[in-house]
Amino acid sequence: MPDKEPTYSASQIAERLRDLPGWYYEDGCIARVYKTDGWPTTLMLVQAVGYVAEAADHHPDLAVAWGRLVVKLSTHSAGGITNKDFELARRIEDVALWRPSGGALTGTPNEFVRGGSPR
Ligand code: H2B
Repeated sequence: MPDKEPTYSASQIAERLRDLPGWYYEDGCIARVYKTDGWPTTLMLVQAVGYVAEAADHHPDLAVAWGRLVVKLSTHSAGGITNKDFELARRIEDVALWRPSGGALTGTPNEFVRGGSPR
């Protein structure tokens, strides 16, 4: 077994979440709501999150609904929130909300994916 990752206290988590606007701490997880323009986009987002999670070998819980994806991260093996969660959250956020800017790409004209507020 690899060494158990150090876990963060609630106040340390709050501090770290300042770098991840839209993410919140609830029920032992750091979590984020994404809203989408519908089922096909939601499923694309699920795949994008799933891809980076597998590449990272760290896996979130996902709650999937028509126009909404909730991503919840904790480190099961450590029994809390670790750097793995913050680092994967950063990657997921960047992938989910990335849009081209300043170059040749126009970006999708669709509503696509946006950050949602908790609940
Ligand atoms: N994901 C999460 N969120 N927590 C874990 O403890 C965890 C994981 N463990 N993904 C990993 C996989 C472990 O089971 C494998 C063997 O690396």
